[in-house]
Amino acid sequence: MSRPAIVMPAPLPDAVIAALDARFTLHRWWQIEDQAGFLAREAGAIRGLAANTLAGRVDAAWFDRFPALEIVASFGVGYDHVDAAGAAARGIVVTNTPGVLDDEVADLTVALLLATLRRLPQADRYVRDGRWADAPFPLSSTLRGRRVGILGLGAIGKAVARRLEGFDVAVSYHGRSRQEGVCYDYYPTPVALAAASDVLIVVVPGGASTRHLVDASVLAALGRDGVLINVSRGSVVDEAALVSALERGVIEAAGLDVYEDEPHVPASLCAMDQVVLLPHIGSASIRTRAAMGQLVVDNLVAWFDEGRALTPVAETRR
Ligand code: NAP
Ligand code: 8YV
Repeated sequence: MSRPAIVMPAPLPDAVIAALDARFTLHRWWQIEDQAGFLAREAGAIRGLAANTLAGRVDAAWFDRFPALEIVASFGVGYDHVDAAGAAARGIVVTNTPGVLDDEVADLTVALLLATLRRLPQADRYVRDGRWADAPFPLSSTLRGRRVGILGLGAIGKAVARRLEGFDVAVSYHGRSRQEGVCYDYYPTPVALAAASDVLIVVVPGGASTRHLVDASVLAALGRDGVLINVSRGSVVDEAALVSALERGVIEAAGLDVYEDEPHVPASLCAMDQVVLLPHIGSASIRTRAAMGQLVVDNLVAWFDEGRALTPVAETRR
């Protein structure tokens, strides 16, 4: 029996490539020199795409190239880079990698929160720069007594909230609707949540519906002692408004894992001492990236062996 043909638009981890090579005819798009010639020969045979969250949009341009496309298996839980509605309209199933990274990203979120409040990277630099002998490191801000608002109480947001219960801080949230069976206070708008919080943790999906959900008005409501933590997508926060708010002391500090134009981080943010900057590493442990990769492979195998995807996104569930 012939092996289904799959295209990988941009590199995924080596273990994913090896597993897909073993099971499918895998075409590495970025290594194909004559892409026009490849399309002329192979386009009609391509049945799957193995896509990466951070490697460009997967939309009509890809769907048009491969008229026999059945499945887009994406590496990552966020799929704002995939036109899922467009895929659904063509009968293409889209899968992501939910469940296997929630705890890892939640751990990182709490670490980023504490690093931002207690200024851990700054303190590390202080020791390395030999400044400790001159004077003690300046006293920091604290998590003690702070009210934490979670913007997006989904799988990761709930894992963050569970961890914060152990830190003995009040937690509240905003989403498009109040959730049944959730014990945290609900606020009907991002501004209302920010006004009731000293720390705002952003963990909604990216995409058009959440673009600049955190804008100047939300930052103003968070207030001068407020701290913003963003682990969702850069598009959710109006980065220019954030820079301005930090420069003018509208909020106290920020911890960021994601940016509007990754991997480019505005020089103005890099120059600020009250900001902790991470290079989009929420899920980036060896163990969790391996689990995400395995789920990409498992989705493709289940689709081609059994005609069912394991973790289809909502737009393409049948
Ligand atoms: P999820 O389970 O789908 O939860 C998303 C939450 O956001 C839901 O509670 C939803 O509540 C809320 N939400 C959705 N649209 C909203 C809107 N327009 N306004 C307000 N709230 C909205 O997703 P998840 O698995 O927790 O992941 C969340 C996101 O984290 C991903 O999509 C991805 O972008 C990001 N992420 C980042 C990293 C990283 O490395 N930094 C790693 C993994 C994920 P309602 O439906 O009630 O509105
Ligand atoms: C990864 C992510 O950085 O799952 C997501 O939505 O943003 C992260 O887990 C990404 O998938 C790696 O490409």
